[in-house]
Amino acid sequence: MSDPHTPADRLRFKPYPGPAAGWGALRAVTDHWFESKQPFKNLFAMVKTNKSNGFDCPGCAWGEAPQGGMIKFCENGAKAVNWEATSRRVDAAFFEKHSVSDLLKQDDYWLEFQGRLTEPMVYNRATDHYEPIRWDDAFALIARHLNGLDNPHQAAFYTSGRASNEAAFLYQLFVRAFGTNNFPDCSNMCHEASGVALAESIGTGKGTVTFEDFDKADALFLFGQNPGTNHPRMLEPIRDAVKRGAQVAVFNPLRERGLERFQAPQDPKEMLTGGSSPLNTAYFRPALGGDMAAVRGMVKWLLQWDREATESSGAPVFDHAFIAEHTTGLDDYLAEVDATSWERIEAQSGLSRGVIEQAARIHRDSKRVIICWAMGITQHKHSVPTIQEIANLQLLRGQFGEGAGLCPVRGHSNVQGDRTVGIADEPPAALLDALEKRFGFQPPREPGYNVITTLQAMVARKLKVFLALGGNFAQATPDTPRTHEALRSCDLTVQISTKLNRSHLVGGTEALILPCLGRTDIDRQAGGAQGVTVEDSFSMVHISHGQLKPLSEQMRSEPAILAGIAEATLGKTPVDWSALVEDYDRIRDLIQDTIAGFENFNERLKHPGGFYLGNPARDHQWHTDSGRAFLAANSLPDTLVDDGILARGDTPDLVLQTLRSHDQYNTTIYGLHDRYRGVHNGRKVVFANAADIQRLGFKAGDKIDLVSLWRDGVERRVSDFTLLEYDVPAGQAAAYYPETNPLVPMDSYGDGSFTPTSKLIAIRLEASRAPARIA
Ligand SMILES: Nc1nc2c(c(=O)[nH]1)N[C@H]1C(S)=C(S)[C@@H](COP(=O)(O)OP(=O)(O)OC[C@H]3O[C@@H](n4cnc5c(=O)[nH]c(N)nc54)[C@H](O)[C@@H]3O)O[C@H]1N2
Ligand SMILES: Nc1nc2c(c(=O)[nH]1)N[C@H]1C(S)=C(S)[C@@H](COP(=O)(O)OP(=O)(O)OC[C@H]3O[C@@H](n4cnc5c(=O)[nH]c(N)nc54)[C@H](O)[C@@H]3O)O[C@H]1N2
Ligand SMILES: [Mo]
Repeated sequence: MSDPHTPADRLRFKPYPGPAAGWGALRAVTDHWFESKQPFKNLFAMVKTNKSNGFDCPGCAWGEAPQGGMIKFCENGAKAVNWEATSRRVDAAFFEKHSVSDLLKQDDYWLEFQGRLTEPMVYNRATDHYEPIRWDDAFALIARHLNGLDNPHQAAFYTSGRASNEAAFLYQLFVRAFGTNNFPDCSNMCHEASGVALAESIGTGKGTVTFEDFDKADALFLFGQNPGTNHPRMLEPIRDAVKRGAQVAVFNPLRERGLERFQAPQDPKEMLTGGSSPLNTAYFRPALGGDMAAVRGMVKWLLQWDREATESSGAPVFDHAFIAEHTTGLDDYLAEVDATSWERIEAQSGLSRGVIEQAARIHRDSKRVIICWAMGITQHKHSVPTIQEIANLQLLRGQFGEGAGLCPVRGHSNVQGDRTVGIADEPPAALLDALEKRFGFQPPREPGYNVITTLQAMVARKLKVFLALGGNFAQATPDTPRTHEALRSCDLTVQISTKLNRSHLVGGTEALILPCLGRTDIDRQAGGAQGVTVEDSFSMVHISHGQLKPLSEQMRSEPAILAGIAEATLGKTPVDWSALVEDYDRIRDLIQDTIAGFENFNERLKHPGGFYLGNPARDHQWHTDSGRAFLAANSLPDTLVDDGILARGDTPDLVLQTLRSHDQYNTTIYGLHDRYRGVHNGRKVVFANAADIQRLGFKAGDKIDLVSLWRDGVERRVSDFTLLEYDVPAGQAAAYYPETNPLVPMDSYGDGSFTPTSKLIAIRLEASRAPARIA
């Protein structure tokens, strides 16, 4: 990893010959260790990652093998830990040296690289510098703004998915006692569609499988995810599945190395002999947004075979007993399947009927099937119907229970837990009832703002205060220039953060930075060192204890900061906030009193590995209105490119997906390499295929601008990107997020999910207007 102070080397693009993980990963881990400037301290901490007496990895939300090996972290977990546990500091002296205007000229990589935020700061508009502020004065400033609003809905409260259950619970209690459900969160940009779709289809928004189920499945289907980079600990169960003869069918337009071959760093033989193991048995490459059509095609084949079996008295393909006992909507759904033509399916999925038949056979011939998915499925306009189609496939074949089910692979390490403990702009009535009963105040019942409606409210100048518990709202959200302008229009913005990022630089008239402890830091309160809890993708709740001494005494824990804000704003109602923070067991007692599944919370945490919250659908309990699972009969979308664009007469050159490189964690850029895709020393690149590049009159290596097409006719452009020839299906392109977020219009979002359509943006390519950069 290079120091961002030195001018970057020239962009290099060379295919990576190796398997995923292996020596490349070990080398990268070592680099990041030394980069942190405290390698030995962090090594000690790393050994404790994901152990029952250590801390939960702040990387992704993948779960733990209950038996577990000695080393329980991966390359990207190591990067996440070393990035947080650095000895570099962004303190008063740093802000005295750099004005906000100067900092705005730096890129996202440089900003976070500067180190940990170590003291509370307030923006001084007159000098354009952040200056130190006492904690109590910061809390008083926030309280003054909040209590001065015409109504509580003029404030919005963002959450990023690293916040612990304890912090998130206090936060939602405070915000609801204050009077609003304005809870935009990172989930709105991530797996929201999974929650919305599954709640209607199977009565729970969460995945139905456990870690152990992966060992029992006969087939895994992996849709729209890149585990080699984003969930590296998932590679082992995938490799093991292939090894024991299970089928692993991948749906991804790109040939991702982390879905092809794996060299296990924990396997000395593989490491020393240069061996590696395959990660799939079949690879399907659909059109962007074509998965719903592909799954519809699979169902069409299975339906045909099931009918043939009935006629010939052969073995049925569908689980008719399961369907009869547990589902509704069968006739309407099958009518919809029959009405969908193969021409339509082939055109939209980008896969031929014969290729889809192979995928359908894998499903048919496997007794137990798990289907996993991530952002390639959830960030489309029609993500909710796509996920319901996946659920339908599993319902028709009775795939709920041991070794079978649905697995939305979550992103942030506690994004699922945050929702469980109440971070929701449309909270369930049961939660509000429980809060009312336990705390004796009337929580607001009207839905609040999500990410998109927060942005729209800011643009309409209806929002005055914006507070963020973590994350980087300015860069993670779509339509960057408009979003920045919207944030600047607020009276007050508050960022509770570990690291400096652009959200601190595009603040409101008044702006605060409140530095907090991270997962790796020891959190000492009056009652001693505290642990916090998180929930993984498999609904396992466990405790996490920080291991490293915080860089500064001025940093506070997230619960302590939230308690300070709450007490300054509301006084000691409805709870004694500061008393709760003395001992987090007290916060967990309140979670136990109000959130289902947390009985004996503190007691059950003592069990190594934590406890399972359970999943009703796994047990064939359907918490839907009808009490049964629902086979939703959605039609395929008319067009994948928004018809408003086509109505304007615009025709796109390509459709673009925005994705993660290997060296980033969302808006946090760890380095300028995307090892498995062979890109080094740069991020402003676009992947497109040779025929498309030629058709559009360019050549590989050209400098280009990307312009997105949208019905409002506003120009959205990013400049000075390098065109790379890559194995991408025809008509598609891919480029990194967040650099391409200016291209995503804030009004382009998923139906029912409000998730920005980050995986399908209609674009045109233009020769770059930007002057060539002089090396
Ligand atoms: N190291 C690291 N780990 C992370 C993160 C990180 O940034 N870095 N982010 C975390 C978070 S918050 C999340 S949500 C997850 C994200 O994890 P992923 O969902 O794996 O992240 P993306 O990079 O967005 O990858 C999307 C994948 O879907 C494919 N894809 C895109 N469009 C389509 C489509 O229409 N159909 C199909 N079938 N495939 C498609 C892309 O080719 C790509 O392989 O990772 C989490 N873990
Ligand atoms: N175009 C496009 N846009 C996307 C996506 C995409 O695929 N394409 N993906 C979307 C997805 S899936 C997601 S989840 C969002 C991510 O959106 P966010 O969660 O808002 O963004 P992050 O980049 O994860 O936030 C990084 C910042 O979090 C702060 N931080 C880190 N750890 C902690 C902590 O322990 N506590 C606190 N308080 N702060 C901490 C640091 O200051 C750091 O700068 O982006 C979304 N945006
Ligand atoms: Mo995410």
